[in-house]
Amino acid sequence: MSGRIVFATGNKGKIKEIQMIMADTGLEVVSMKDAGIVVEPEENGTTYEENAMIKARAVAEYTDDIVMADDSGLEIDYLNKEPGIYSARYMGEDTSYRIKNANLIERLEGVPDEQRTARFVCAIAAVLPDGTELTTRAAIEGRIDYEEKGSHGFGYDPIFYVPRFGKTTAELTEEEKNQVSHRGQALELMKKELKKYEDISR
Ligand code: ITT
Repeated sequence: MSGRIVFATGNKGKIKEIQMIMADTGLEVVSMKDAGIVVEPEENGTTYEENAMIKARAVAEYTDDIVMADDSGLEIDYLNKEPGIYSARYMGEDTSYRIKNANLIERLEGVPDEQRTARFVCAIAAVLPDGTELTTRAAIEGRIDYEEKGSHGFGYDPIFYVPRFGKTTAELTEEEKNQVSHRGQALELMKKELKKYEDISR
């Protein structure tokens, strides 16, 4: 594959991971800001896929490159899958993750391990230069830890404990996280979709 992907995200943590995950495709990944595109579409969808597609379509208006977008979130079973698609907006978009993470731990006070189950979910949407639209989705299962641990990653990573590693995703290296994460898996599925599409359209 050649060419570039404009990624419709303003989240620096996401773009760093995405560039690493996509490095083996031969496609350069640039953020919409680096492509000189400024849009802030209202994420008023009801699913991760809808919100990802809203972002991808908004940026696709301004470029002939491949456009992709990520919509993701943390679902905590004990809190009826909150904050879910509202993960970025939980307690206010500008509230620090120190405060958001501390609040979630507090809401789970006294809740035992087996009821602390949670997952990170990620949908990736793509709009190809010919208008073709694709979406993929993946998740990683874990549980909410009792305190914040680790300094890698971003957002809710310090409280998302993955039993098979015995660590939070903020304690994993970038490579380790990308190999197993919701975003890593959803982007691997998108790479396959793109490959199929390339084979068909050749
Ligand atoms: P863009 O819409 O510009 O991409 P955003 O941060 O607003 O950026 P979302 O609406 O998709 O993105 O919200 C996703 C939120 O879910 C994100 O801000 C984090 O709080 C959380 N999240 C998603 N993936 C995560 C990860 O890998 N590690 C930690 N938190 C994550």
